[in-house]
Amino acid sequence: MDMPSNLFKQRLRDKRLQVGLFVGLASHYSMEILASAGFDWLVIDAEHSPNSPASVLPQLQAAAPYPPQLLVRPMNHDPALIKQYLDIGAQTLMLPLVDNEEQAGALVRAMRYPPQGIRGVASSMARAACWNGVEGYVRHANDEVCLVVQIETRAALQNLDAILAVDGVDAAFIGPADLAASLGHPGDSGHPEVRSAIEDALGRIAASGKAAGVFVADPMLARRYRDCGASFIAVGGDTTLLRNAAVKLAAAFRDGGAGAVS
Ligand code: 3PY
Ligand code: MG
Repeated sequence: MDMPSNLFKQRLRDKRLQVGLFVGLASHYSMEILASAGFDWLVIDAEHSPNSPASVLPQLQAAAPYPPQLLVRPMNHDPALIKQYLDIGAQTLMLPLVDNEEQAGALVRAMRYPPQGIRGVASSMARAACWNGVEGYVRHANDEVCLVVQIETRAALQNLDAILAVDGVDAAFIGPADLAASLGHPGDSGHPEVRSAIEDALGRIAASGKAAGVFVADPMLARRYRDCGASFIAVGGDTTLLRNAAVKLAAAFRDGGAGAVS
């Protein structure tokens, strides 16, 4: 079996627009619905959502026959956790709260086999290696991993150029919710100071040659961020999609709603 190539990483290099979705429902069944919906990429959230390698694995398996590229967002920077997500088959990891170049460098090493890194080797145990069925997995895996660092604090903005200069950081993704809180505007990612910080950061990331990404659910703002240099955009999350649709449906059929039944 051939080494699976990382299409998401290739498309990041081309700066081709890729539209994605955050997936937090922690269900392999709803993952399959989302995987068939037409997104370019899906990120399985294990930072805030009740996910672990054991629940991420069936989601990767459910989405595997479908076109979207799969990313995983681990809960922290622990190299042991990173190793498990890589071994179960995630090639691209989005790491939250990367504040400086030391953290970025440590993540690059956590994702790579020696001598470039510290990832432990057990390809006979790894779904990523098809349990030793992928010819040369250990020699080629380092080329196919992709690291997306999240820029979402004031410190990260201050250290952005140094983070981007780290070899092995493929892309930087702005997290507006955390960034707004860090800049003193919790819950207000549309605040002018936050928006201008995001626009400035997207421009600096794109100018560095690395790929720039951001979460933005508003289509007008998405176009603006695209103009600033964003090439991969998360336009929503499954939990919000489900809740909004459920609230709307319930309201439509209750007292006074357009579809009220009495
Ligand atoms: C954030 O907004 O903080 C995120 O991590 C995702 O957009
Ligand atoms: Mg965040």
